[in-house]
Amino acid sequence: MSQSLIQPLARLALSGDLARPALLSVADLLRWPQHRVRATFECATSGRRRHRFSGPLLHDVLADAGPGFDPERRKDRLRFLIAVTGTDGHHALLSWAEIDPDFAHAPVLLATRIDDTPLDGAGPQLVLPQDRCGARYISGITAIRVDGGYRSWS
Ligand SMILES: Nc1nc2c(c(=O)[nH]1)N[C@H]1C(S)=C(S)[C@@H](COP(=O)(O)O)O[C@H]1N2
Ligand SMILES: [Mo]
Repeated sequence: MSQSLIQPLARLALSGDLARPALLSVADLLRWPQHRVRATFECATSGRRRHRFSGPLLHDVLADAGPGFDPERRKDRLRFLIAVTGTDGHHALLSWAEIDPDFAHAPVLLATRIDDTPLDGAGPQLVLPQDRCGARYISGITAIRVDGGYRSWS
C-alpha cells in the first residue's frame, strides 16, 4: 500500500490580507510550475545539511491568492509580512519584498518533495536558498498568513 493511503493528507491554510484565502494540499501545489533546487544550510545543532527540493515559488502561490495591495504601486507592497507556521508551532517571518521580483527576488519555494520523498503527508517545507542557517526551512507548514496591516510607529 502506498504511504499516501495510510497517512492523512496535510493541508496548508493561506489567510490574512488576501482576496482568495485557500486551504491547499501538497497535490494542489503541483498546479504551479515546479522548480528544483539543491540547497545547503547549516544547523546550529546538527551541522551542514544538503537536500534536493522541488515545488512552486512561494511568490507564485501567494500572488494567485490576491494579496491586498495595488500591484501597480511597488511602494504599497513594502509593509506586507508573510508569517509561516509549522505543525510543531515553529514560526518565522519573511517580508513580501524578500520574494518580490521587483525587490530582493529570493527564489523561495514551498517544497512538495524533499530528496526522493513526496511531502503529501508531512506537509510542504519552506526552502530559502539565500539563508545560510537552516532555521527558516520550516517543515510541515500548516499556515501562511499575509499581513499588510503593519504601520510605522512614528
Ligand atoms: N517545523 C519545523 N521546521 C523546522 C525546524 C523546527 O523546529 N520545526 N527546525 C529548523 C532548523 S533549526 C533546521 S537547521 C532545519 C533542519 O532540517 P533537516 O532536519 O532537514 O536537517 O529545519 C528547520 N525546520
Ligand atoms: Mo537548526
